Amino acid sequence: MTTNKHVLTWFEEMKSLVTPDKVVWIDGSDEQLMGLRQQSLDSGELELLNQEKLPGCVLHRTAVNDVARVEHRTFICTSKKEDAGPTNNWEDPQVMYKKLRGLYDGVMKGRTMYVIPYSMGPIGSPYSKVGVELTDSIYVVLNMDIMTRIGDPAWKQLGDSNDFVRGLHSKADIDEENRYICHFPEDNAIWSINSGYGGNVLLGKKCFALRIASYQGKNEGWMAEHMLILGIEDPNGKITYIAAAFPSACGKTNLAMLIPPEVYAKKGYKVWTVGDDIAWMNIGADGRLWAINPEAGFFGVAPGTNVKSNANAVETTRKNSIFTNVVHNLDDNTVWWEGLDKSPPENAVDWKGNPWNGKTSTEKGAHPNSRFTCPAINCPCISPEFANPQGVPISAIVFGGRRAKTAPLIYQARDWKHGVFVGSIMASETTAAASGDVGVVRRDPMAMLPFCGYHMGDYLGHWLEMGEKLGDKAPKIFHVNWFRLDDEGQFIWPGFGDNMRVLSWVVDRCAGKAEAVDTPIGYEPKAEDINLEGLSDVTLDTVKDLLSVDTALWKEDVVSIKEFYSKLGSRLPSALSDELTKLEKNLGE
Ligand code: GTP
Ligand code: SPV
Ligand code: MN
Repeated sequence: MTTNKHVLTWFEEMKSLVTPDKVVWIDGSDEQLMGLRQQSLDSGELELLNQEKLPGCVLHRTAVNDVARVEHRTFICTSKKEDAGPTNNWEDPQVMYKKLRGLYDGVMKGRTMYVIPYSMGPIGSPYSKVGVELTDSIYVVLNMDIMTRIGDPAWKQLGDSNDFVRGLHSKADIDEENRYICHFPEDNAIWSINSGYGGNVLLGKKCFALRIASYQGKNEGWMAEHMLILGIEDPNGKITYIAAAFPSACGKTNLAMLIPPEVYAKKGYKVWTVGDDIAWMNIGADGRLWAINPEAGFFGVAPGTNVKSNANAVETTRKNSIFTNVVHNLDDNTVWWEGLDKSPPENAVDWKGNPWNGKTSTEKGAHPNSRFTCPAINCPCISPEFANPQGVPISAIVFGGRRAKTAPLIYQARDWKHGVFVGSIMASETTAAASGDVGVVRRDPMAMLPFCGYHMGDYLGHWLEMGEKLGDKAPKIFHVNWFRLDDEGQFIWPGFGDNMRVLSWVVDRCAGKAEAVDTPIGYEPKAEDINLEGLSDVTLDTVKDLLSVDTALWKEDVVSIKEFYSKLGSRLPSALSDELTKLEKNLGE
């Protein structure tokens, strides 16, 4: 418990709104959490998996209408509409509070309310921030335990301060029609109702660590970004840290846990994971950009994860993890998902809870957005700096999306300003991580379209300002695309561990060791500089093709960039429209 009077006042107000039968203050002790887990096992909310093969692991299925983030029901409620900007849903805070109060009124009657204090970022870090989530879901408590630092240490971190994010969550009836994920940046508050799924309800994650934190970062001079953080150690022991922003389900977790191919491993290269989804970046005393991972666990996409594509991720999920919406293999009480291996279980239950035979069924057994929640410390390649309160110094920022065409395997921005432009024109095909269409290309600046808590034009302006402060200490900026398709619709680039071959050029560029060629869109490696040793299907010509810049396609892109930019209106920084003019000129008539 806490004696913080700001917390207690708010807690009383919320309690009288939702009127729970009982309140449990989460202290974070094993005893308390094990008790709650048992309660969930007893009620059927969770199922205990094979404790020999998967010690400490449980399975959960959400409602079938509640399997992903809901962007159309996510709101940024600022007193002025223009502060939320044209890329967010907006409602007047007073109007939204009133509407939501109606939905929350007495919603926890007959239920227990859990009070979860949590720290985003290592306890004791000057960059960490505290949140408190009130919820009626034990599933949320157990996930928050893995994803953040919960319990008494978080109260200690907060002290008497009023600087905490007030999170209110209720599953209510999981009613899609009344599902709301609402952010009140001016009040440091998040209200979420009628969902029990991931990013909608683990309020420390996208809601706080990105939407609210991006707003705070703008006001306080730091950055909250949708980025993985990894360190590449060279044979001399020198580690280069890279932060990379890809949209949801576009490869952050996989890149963060990359296993270098043999040719690099035998030379002594190693990859260290600092974070897989979110980076909070501050300018350090040395003037460089330092990043912490505000999270303590990974909430990763299950389908496609296997020993070949990412053995580190598989290993990370083998203990003390929560599996959501995957296949339950009844033969040995374990889990399965599409792409785990080539032998789907025959005696199984699918993500909807129906009997499922992986050999005969024509339907997917796991939901495409099924996930594992696992402690970061399980990860075989977790960085020794993972919980360093100062974070790690970032040398390169990499943007990337899922593009069948247009974007080359890699290119480098000419300078920070151009890099902000490159990030601002990111585009990617939509995935199952959010409800709605899949495979539609949309512009997604810095992979923050669904996560920016204020006006996107101001956000881009903030990036430019940060660059001015960083000066010549600013990280170098790159753009990658692992997802180019051939005429048969197959990925051309092998991806996963082989992405090391591309990151290696990034590291060398940061060290001033690699050459580049100028193209209309920026600098590119010479095809010969991408090491292909040990790859059988990829030739020098394949790389040349992957690096090719099709000016006709880029001109089409310019049309769509202009359309997007015009949406941002007068808040689009002029430096970026200048960059667009330059790009157009480079592409020629
Ligand atoms: P969120 O957790 O939603 O933010 O996703 P993420 O960005 O962490 O994506 P993740 O690494 O979980 O990968 C999502 C999907 O992309 C999985 O199905 C992966 O198998 C696939 N994927 C990841 N990296 C690559 C790659 O280099 N090449 C190809 N072809 N697919 C990849
Ligand atoms: C994402 O969609 O980017 C995720 C999953 O990481 S969720 O936490 O549901 O937002
Ligand atoms: Mn991820």
